[in-house]
Amino acid sequence: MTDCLFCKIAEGKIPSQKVYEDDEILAFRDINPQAKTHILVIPKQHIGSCAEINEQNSRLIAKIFEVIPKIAEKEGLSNGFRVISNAGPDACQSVHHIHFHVLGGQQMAEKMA
Ligand code: DGP
Repeated sequence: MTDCLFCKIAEGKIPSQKVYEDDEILAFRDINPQAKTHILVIPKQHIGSCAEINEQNSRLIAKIFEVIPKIAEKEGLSNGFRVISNAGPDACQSVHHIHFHVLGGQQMAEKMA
């Protein structure tokens, strides 16, 4: 997608603090961290949000969930972490390229909404 911020980050056109990368997945630090550790995990392929997961692209989402525990271990999140993906206006999604927030490194609030 030409005008997608996270596509540009995935292509290296916009710099990011990478914590994991392979040919299909990128993880990088959130520019506006909401926890001591706040990482975004994205597929390099453009998918708008969780609302666009389908039979053609779900393998990438499964792969993201295989990568997340590796990132959590590398980041020392042995006491737990939270994974969130905002989809659409009610969830306040601001970047329309699917991403999974991995938050940890501290005790988090019980409430999620
Ligand atoms: P969401 O509200 O779920 O769409 O989250 C988007 C996140 O993306 C938000 O936590 C801030 C982060 N973000 C926005 N622009 C940039 C950027 O240019 N670089 C990085 N690293 N993170 C960004």
